[in-house]
Amino acid sequence: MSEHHTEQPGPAYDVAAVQEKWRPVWERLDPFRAGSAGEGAEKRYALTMFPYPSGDLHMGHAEVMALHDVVARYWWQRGYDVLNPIGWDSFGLPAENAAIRNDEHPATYTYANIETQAESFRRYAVSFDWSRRLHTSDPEYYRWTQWLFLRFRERGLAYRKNSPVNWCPNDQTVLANEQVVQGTCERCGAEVTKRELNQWYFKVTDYAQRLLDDMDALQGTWPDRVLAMQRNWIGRSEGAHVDFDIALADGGTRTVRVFTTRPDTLYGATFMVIAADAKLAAEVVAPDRADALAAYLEEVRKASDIDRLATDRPKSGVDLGVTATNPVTGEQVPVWASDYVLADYGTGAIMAVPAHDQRDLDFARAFGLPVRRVVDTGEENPEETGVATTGDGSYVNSGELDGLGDKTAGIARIIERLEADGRGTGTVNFRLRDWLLSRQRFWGAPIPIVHCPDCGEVPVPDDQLPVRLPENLKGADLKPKGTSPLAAAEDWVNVDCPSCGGPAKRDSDTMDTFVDSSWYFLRYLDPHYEDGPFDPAQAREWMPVAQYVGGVEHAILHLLYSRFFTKVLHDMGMLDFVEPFSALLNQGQVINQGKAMSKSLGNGVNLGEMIDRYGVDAVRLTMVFAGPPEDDIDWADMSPGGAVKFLHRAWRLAGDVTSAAGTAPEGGDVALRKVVHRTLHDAEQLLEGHRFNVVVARTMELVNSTRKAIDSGPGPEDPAVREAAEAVAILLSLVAPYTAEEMWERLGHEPTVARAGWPAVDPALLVEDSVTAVVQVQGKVRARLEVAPDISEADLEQVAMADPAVVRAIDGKPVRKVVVRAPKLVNVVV
Ligand code: ANZ
Ligand code: ZN
Repeated sequence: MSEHHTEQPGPAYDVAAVQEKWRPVWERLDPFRAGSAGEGAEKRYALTMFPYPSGDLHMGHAEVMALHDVVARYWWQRGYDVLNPIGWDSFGLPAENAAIRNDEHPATYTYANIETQAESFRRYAVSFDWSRRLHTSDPEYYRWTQWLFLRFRERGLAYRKNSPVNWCPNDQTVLANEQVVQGTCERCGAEVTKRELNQWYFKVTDYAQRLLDDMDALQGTWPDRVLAMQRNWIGRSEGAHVDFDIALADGGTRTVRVFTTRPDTLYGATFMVIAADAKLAAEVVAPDRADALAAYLEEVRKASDIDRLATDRPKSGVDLGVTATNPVTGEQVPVWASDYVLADYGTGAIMAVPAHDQRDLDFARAFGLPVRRVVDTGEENPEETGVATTGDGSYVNSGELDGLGDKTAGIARIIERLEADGRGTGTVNFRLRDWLLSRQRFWGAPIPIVHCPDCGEVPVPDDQLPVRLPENLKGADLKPKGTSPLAAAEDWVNVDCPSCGGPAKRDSDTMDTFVDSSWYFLRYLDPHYEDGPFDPAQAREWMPVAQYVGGVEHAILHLLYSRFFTKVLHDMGMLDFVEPFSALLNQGQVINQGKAMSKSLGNGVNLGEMIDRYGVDAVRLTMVFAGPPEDDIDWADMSPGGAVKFLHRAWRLAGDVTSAAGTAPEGGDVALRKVVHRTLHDAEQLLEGHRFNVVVARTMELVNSTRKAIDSGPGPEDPAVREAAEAVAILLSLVAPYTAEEMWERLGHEPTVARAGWPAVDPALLVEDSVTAVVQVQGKVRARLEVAPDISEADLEQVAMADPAVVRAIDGKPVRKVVVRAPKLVNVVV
């Protein structure tokens, strides 16, 4: 038998029974309905990134929900009116694939999974307001996604243009980027090619500068890393457009504009490079080089942009057989085509300055092109070293720039000259592209446009929205057959033109699911609102979101698109703010044995099994206690069994309290009361700072102090013991709702502890006052003790006589007299 039997066995805490017991009670009480905090309560919107219904919940969901719920439940306890909604991002490819596999409609798979997940969320006891539930694949929802598309189009923010898509020649289908695996089709392995299609875009680029500027207000409340990723994605570059004249083989001249961030290096531009896949390359190529260009292009089409921009990749290219005039030196410089220049960035053409740009230098060395240094940085000449110098220095070989010593002055001077000559201008370039929103897929919101041979693009009138997806297609109907499934659905695609009534066709593309998720937080405000996508009055009350919690995998696109939508809605006069999410928290990942969980590694952890074994509370507690929310959790290092034990200890406290419910804590044991109030006070600050794991640790300490007070202190009837046990229940209500509720009941209260309210902290009990007591033995100071100012004479004597230095000084001699003057002095005579 084990020797440490400090705890009595006591009655068992039946986790499963407790879970069964409280669910129906909470469902009846509905404690988390937004708007139920009473008149005048401040409103706070707590949002968690809504799930995709891919199957049942997994460990990742369990983590984010546990963390998010601490915030929401804390706000309720503090008296805020909280909106904490849940819904599903329920369009998307997996449902379509499942439908083809199982010969069913994608809705079957989608809504079955939603029900499974909803049941799990309820069991997991997340404090959602279920009355706000929405699914983006409901016609009631996508009606408004379509409505928004039409409003964006009216503002010139949704438009069509030709652009290349991934095409599998074997499956005869367009592929999403994520279906292309190393240049091949995910389904059949065939080499993916590009195909031109007319596609829909949102004009996010119109908002590039605002998307950048408005981030200033998010500094400090969004993770720095996310802000940096957004900035990088927007990619603002200041520089210049410079015009070069190309002498064409047929004797004509073609002016080609380049974008450069270093116009000050123009004197060192010794050749020009055009993106091999830009139309321009084919337009300027000399006839005798056209075949070489065509052959090269075949190769280029297989490489991804990431490959193309890699600096360590061997350079390849084709001499186009023409020259361009450097506008400041008047020199004729060769014009090449290469894949390291991207067709859709800047102007798709560059001036190459090999001395000061590494990729240009690699290219020059590969093809024997001239290198001329124009900035002397004090480093060795790049011509000899093969290392481009990119820093500041003094200009050389640079005409009017020679003698200038810094980049800013050089850039200003050259732009002045270019503008005077009419050969260029200062400009700002963004990396951000317009958002390609159309998908040649079935399971998405149909684009509400009709194409009429006579009227062209005709928007579907608002009163005919939603354009519903056909419900009679399933399985094989959804297989790609050279065109999208909707285009092949004759009954659906053929309609009368809303404008002239003649025969016309519906647009058969559907929208990217990122469109659905760019405004769902507004629909939550009233998911059944009929007069618009959202209720503007509700938006004034609740928005912006006070705390958004979700994965860092959405650090770029989802957040950027939601920010874009919000700004457009602001400009439409529908919102009076410009940023949707005031604060953002990214949780870490749940991993196992140092690695992300995956089927192939076989290291997946099944959430359902964990819950069956340890209970919901222990799983939630483990997630929250694991560490700071931003850190990854390695499940292999966790101890849900330890969490079970702790919860049992906490629960036992409630059963041991013998004072009646409502007993005033005043007059209770002061030492314990101080621990309680200190813990609550610190918890407030820790919760605001998202240090949830520390709050759990402090709750554990409080449980220990309370246990001690019951067993070997003032005893179970002391009012401070009740106060402490109640504080434990309230702290646990943020993390372990079932245990907390059970404790609350055992303490003689009505449910629900979740709305019991945060106890007021008594500042008088926070005073960390202690005084120094001096202990003398035979008139000599032997010890100084830090004690409470109100320590009793008996306690002070006990502490003093137990002090090792005092024991040594007494040295076993009989004690004649002890004089105690609490709290300052103890005098021992031997
Ligand atoms: C001449 C030069 C000299 C450049 C020099 C750089 C250093 P960011 O900052 O990313 O905007 N560039 C322009 N368009 C390009 C394209 N379509 N594909 C690939 N590269 C392109 O980069 C701008 C710089 O990247 C431009 O400035 C240009 O090279 C190159 F010492 O022009 B630079
Ligand atoms: Zn028409």
